[in-house]
Amino acid sequence: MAEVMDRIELVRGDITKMEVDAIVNAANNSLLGGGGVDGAIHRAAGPELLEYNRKLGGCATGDAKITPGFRLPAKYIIHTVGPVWRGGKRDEDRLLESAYRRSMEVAVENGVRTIAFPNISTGVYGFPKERAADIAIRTVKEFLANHPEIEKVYFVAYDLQNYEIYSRKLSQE
Ligand code: AR6
Repeated sequence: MAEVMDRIELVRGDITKMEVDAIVNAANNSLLGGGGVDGAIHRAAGPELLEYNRKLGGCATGDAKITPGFRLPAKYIIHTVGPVWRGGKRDEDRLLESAYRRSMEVAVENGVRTIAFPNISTGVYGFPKERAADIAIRTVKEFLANHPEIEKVYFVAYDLQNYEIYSRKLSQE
């Protein structure tokens, strides 16, 4: 697993600044924008993103859709929809895993080699951060082990709590 861990990096900051092939957006089912990281991405990408997304017909929870990055340094935005946390018995774990996995599948289909993830569902959607980090790290590691075409996955933590959780978990791998 050492080789896989060399392809995972933790970054603290704003995902819209990342110079990667694709950044992932923690969107909602409409794909028409919102608060949190979604709002930041729409502001930084410009109004062309909303215009483009109006034609996509939304996105199911646990699925992902790709768009151009427009005014972002990133070439693409992969919009995924994580689950709203409702106590843990509504398939939340599986849906969060699916959001990460589908994002990486869409990335590979589009030739993406470097990709940055926010901490999906851990803001407005209320998913417990420790639990979300375990799912994110496990799902990314499994995918990387089977997909050498992805060179680098960045976990971009915006809040200090997520940064500390990921620092600890990744150093234990
Ligand atoms: N860069 C990286 N991460 C960020 C940024 C940023 N610029 N801004 C916030 N975060 P959230 P969710 C982190 O609420 O929980 C939206 O309204 C933040 O610290 O953005 O999946 C959508 O439209 C947190 O760790 O997404 C949906 O309606 C993480 O991003 C809903 O929120 C996710 O927090 C989705 O909720």
